[in-house]
Formats: sequence, C-alpha cells, structure tokens
Amino acid sequence: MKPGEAAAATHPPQPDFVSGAHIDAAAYEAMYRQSVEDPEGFWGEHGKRLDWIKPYTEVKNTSFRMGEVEIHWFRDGTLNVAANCIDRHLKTRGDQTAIVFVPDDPGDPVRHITYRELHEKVNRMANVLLSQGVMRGDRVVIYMPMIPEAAYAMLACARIGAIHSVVFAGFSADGLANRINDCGAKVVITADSAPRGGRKTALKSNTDAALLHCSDRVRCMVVKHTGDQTSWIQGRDVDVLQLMEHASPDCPPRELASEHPLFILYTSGSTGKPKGVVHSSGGYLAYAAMTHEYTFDYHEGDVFWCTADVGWVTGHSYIVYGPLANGATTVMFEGVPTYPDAGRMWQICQDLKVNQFYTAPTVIRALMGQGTDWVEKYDLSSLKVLGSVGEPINPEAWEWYNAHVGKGRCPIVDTWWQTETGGHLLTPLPGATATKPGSATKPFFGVQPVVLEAESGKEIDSTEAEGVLCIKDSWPGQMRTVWGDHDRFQETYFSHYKGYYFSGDGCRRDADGYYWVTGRVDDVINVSGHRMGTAEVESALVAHQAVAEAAVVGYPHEIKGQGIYAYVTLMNGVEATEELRKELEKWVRTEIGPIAKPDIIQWAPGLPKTRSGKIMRRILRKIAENDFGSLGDISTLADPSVVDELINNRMNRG
Ligand code: 6R9
Repeated sequence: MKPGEAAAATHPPQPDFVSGAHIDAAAYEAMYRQSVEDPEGFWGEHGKRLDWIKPYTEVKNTSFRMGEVEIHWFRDGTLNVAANCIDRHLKTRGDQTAIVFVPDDPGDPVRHITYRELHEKVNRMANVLLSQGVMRGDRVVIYMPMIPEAAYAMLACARIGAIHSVVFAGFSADGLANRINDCGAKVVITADSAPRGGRKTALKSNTDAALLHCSDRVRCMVVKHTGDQTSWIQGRDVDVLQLMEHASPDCPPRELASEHPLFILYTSGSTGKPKGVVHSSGGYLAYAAMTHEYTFDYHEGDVFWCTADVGWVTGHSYIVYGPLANGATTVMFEGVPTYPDAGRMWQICQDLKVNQFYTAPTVIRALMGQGTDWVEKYDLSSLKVLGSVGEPINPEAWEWYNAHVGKGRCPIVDTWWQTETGGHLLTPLPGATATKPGSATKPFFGVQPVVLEAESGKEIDSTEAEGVLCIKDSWPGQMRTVWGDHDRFQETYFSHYKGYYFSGDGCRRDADGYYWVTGRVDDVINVSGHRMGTAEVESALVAHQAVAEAAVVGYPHEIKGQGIYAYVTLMNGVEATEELRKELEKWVRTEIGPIAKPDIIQWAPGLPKTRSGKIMRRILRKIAENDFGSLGDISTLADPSVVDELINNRMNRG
C-alpha cells in the first residue's frame, strides 16, 4: 500500500475529546486562514502569550530571497526567556512541580522540582556562570546526562544572555571538540558520568579528551552526579554544585532583544560537517509554547512527558522551553525504555499520571516487539494525547500505539518538524484533525507547505501531489542562520528552490490535502530518529589508515527505521578480516559516537562511479535495500562490473 491510500483508516476526533479541547475543526480552519492571510495580525496577537519587557511593534520582517535571506520576528521587542519559563509563574504556581526527574535506576527516588526551586537553582547556576566570566553572547557547551542540572544550565544561560549549545551525551570526545571549537565556547558544562540502562558513559573523561583539541582557555564545569572518580585539572575544572551552594540565589534576568540567539544546536546535513543551527529568543519561545499547548492540547495541571533527550531539538522545545513557558509539569527521564524491563515507560506513565506522552516511532517499534503484556500490566488511564516524532511512523506501529497504549481513546499526533524549524510544522491538532496512520496531516498555524516538482522546482497546484516539501513563508520558530556562516544557511535552505525554504524531505499530498512525509531526498539518513549525514560517517571511515574509500547509505531497519550500511574499500594489501570489521565499527563510535556505528560493513573492492568519479549512491542504496532488480541505467559507470561483485556479496538479504 502506498502512503496516502489508507483513506479508510481515518480516525476522527472523538466528540467527548472535542468538547474539552482548545481547538476544534472550525476553530482550526478559521485560525489557520487568518494566520496565512494576515500573519502580522495573527502573530502580533499570539506573540502576547509571552511576557515582554518592551513590547514589540514590528511583528514580522522576513525574506526568503536567495542572497538576501533574513528572518526577524518581534524585532523591536525585548524579553528574557528564563523569566518567561520561570519567574512569571512564581506568583500563581510557585509550589507546583515544574520538572519531575525520573532517575535511570528505578530504585532511586523520583524528584519533584517546583517552580520556586527551579527559580533558585537557575539563579544560582547563572551566578556561577557569571563568576566564571561568562557574559552576554558567550557560548556555553552543555554535555550532560538527562538530569535537571541540564535544564538549569540551559535556563541559566538564557537568564544572562549566554548562548547554549547542548551536545548529545552520545557523541564522542571528537564530536564534542568539533562543536566546542566551531562555536568558540568559553565554558563546557558536563557531569562525571551518565548512567543509562544501568551502564555509564564517562562524560568527564570524554570532555577531558575533547579539551585536548580546544583552546586552553575553555573552562570545564562539572556536575558531580554519580560521584564517580574523575581526573581534575586545577584552575580549569570547577565543581558546579559546590559553587552553586555558595552562589547567590538572586540573579536578575537580563533584558534581551527578541532576536538575541537563545541557542545553537548542531545538526547533520547532506554535505560537510554538522551545521550550528541558530535559534532566536522571542520567536522561538512563542512558537515552542504555542505548539506545545495546541498540538498536545495541553491544559493547566497536566503532566507532560516527552521522552527525547535534551541533546536534540525535541528535548529543547518539548521538555524544556515549550512546557515551562506554559507553566506545565514536564517529565525528565534519565533512562532507556527497556531498563530494567520493557514496562518502564508504562510504569512511569502510571506512577506520574502522565497526560501527554510524546515519543519516537523507533521506541514504539522496539516496545511493540516485546509484546503487549508489558503495556497491559499498567494503568494508563491518565493518558489523553499520544505523540510521535522523528521519522515517518509506519501504520503497524501507529495502530499498536493507538490500540495498546491509547486504548483507542487517545488521539495520536504525528508531528513533522526539524531542528531548523524550532517546533511542529505539520501536525494534527487532537480536537480538530481526523488522523490517518502514517500522515502528519495538516500545517500548524502560519505554516504554508508546498509540494514542488523535484527537478523543475515548479509548485504543484493540484491537491494531490508528490515531490519535495518546501515552505513558502516564515514562521516565528524558524532558525535564523548557521552559526558563523550565513552563506551556508542560504545555500543549504534557499538556493535549490528560489523563494522557498527547502526541508530536504520528500512528500505526497493526498486528495484530502493531507501530507505524507516520505523521508529525506538528500544524503541524510534517519537512524532511530537521529539525523546522520552519510558524509560524516564516510569521512570518519576514511580517516582510518586501512580504509581507502567508503560510501555510506541507509537501508530499511525493522526497529531503527533506517540502518547504516557502509561499503568500504581497503588500502592495497590490507586484508579484510572480521577483526578489522569490528575495529572499524569501534573506530566510528569513537570518531562520532555510538549512534553512528555502521550496522553493516560490506567490503567493496570497487565502488560504482561515473566516469567523472562521482559515486552512484542510487545503486548502492538499491543493493543495500536488497532490491537490485531495478538498478536503472548503469551504462554511464566507469566500470559496470563492480556492481555484480557488490550484488553477489551483499549483506542484507532480508
Ligand atoms: C524533530 C526532529 C528532522 C527530520 C525531518 C524528517 C524526519 C521528523 C517526522 C519526520 C516523518 C515525522 N522527521 N519527524 N518524518 N514524519 N513526524 O526529528 O528533528 O532531528 O532535525 O530531524 O526527521 O526527515 O527532515 P531532526
């Protein structure tokens, strides 16, 4: 069945849900129409959900014209993001839980951090940053486990106008060093180690290794979380928790321009090294907060759980900024879905009475594989809305999620968006949109998706369409630039299709105007919802002395969505052994991180190349998919015989 053909499986919102929802179908239509016909009026009104120090008078000033791309929202307004996420709630909900922290070890106590306590911790941490010489505009890298201190660190930066860049704890020392250097960080905040699923990652020693490749002026602030022994460099390393104890609990939030960068987050593209995606303060926060409220139909008092890591954009927008701006109770889980057993997630939902649960298809598929007993064991009656993010959700996983987790009563919101977009762009609204399993359905307010013909770039007007997914005009949560490289920003997103933001995804629009995102059309693969540039994995492989050449493609993987398939040509005289295969796997883990480890390495005496030397990835993709019946035209290859050899020795025969 092709995406979009499952029209029969439409799930309309249930009447008793609709009656209590913020937005019903009629409200969606009216608001959407206003949002695209009069963006200034619409966002001028909705920007007021934030507390501004100096209110804006200019709402939108944006251009997608190649060469002159600029994106400004609420430009003359000033605010403080941390004050919006914390201070303004103190009067009404100081004693309400802001963050529920669930440690990796189920035997360790769950911690409830109130808004008042969050205020105190963030102020103290902000004062520690100031005492370390961090000033407005300085960059702070955060390389942390999923612990409240990670959120404190983000908000402390926001309070004083420092720009944070969270690096996922699964990245290696090299990955960390590259990011510290690219953004010129003054400080890195880390922890001794990060427990996950009963195993520990030595974050401090990774940081030590990373800092060998960085300026010796970079300071290292360490949260002693597990108490594990670490090395200590006097004068460079400081004990954050100890300094916080002695710091003042009072740190006035700085007044910052709406366009002041809130954070940089590195993400993979089709070429080159990861890009530092820059997000703003006012536009980003307004968009994160509004999508959080409407997409999940969040209501006052709800307990919201997004299972992502704060190292990804999903954690930024839907663990920290969106929920806290709305005064929600947000859950931070340090562990993994299957530790100590496959019931952990559902047990947490039961114990914390979670109302909205937001996870990735890869998690659902993994848990689905463990059978339904684990889900049936727990009382999930508190759940109201279920969310999905990170990759297309296959209808089987959607149906399982719906039947066994939502018991057929919880709307499922399949949210399509990107690091670059700051918040949801395509998503159902649970009280308004009939869902179809596998479709991210309709645009959020203010978002104008278009489908273009890939080759000609022509906008397809008919409702039914298939092509590349672009966006016609700006929305407040959009990234503003690539850190230190505005040309690269324009080149990557605005040069392929003039006047449009190019998402890098392919899609189909069905007869009802529903969008079905089919996956990347560039050389980006999506492994367990994590973006990997094939070029990054290739350059890691060729950095090994035994490797002459490497080509990396994605292939369908039952749990991860896509797996990493590497074709490796060895240096002359190097023997292709099992040990070498293992060594290369380990090598990539060290160079980039565990998420980049190839699932399959096939030895390739030669790679299919055009006469001009370009690797024909299309062919390699087909072989990796075990679908080599339709390789298309291979006559332009310099040496067509390499193809047979690769087919004969292919390693995915499933
Ligand atoms: C939020 C996030 C972005 C890429 C994106 C697309 C894929 C994300 C999706 C989805 C289909 C969904 N993607 N959500 N594809 N349906 N609901 O994941 O950001 O890590 O930057 O990845 O992920 O391919 O372009 P990011």
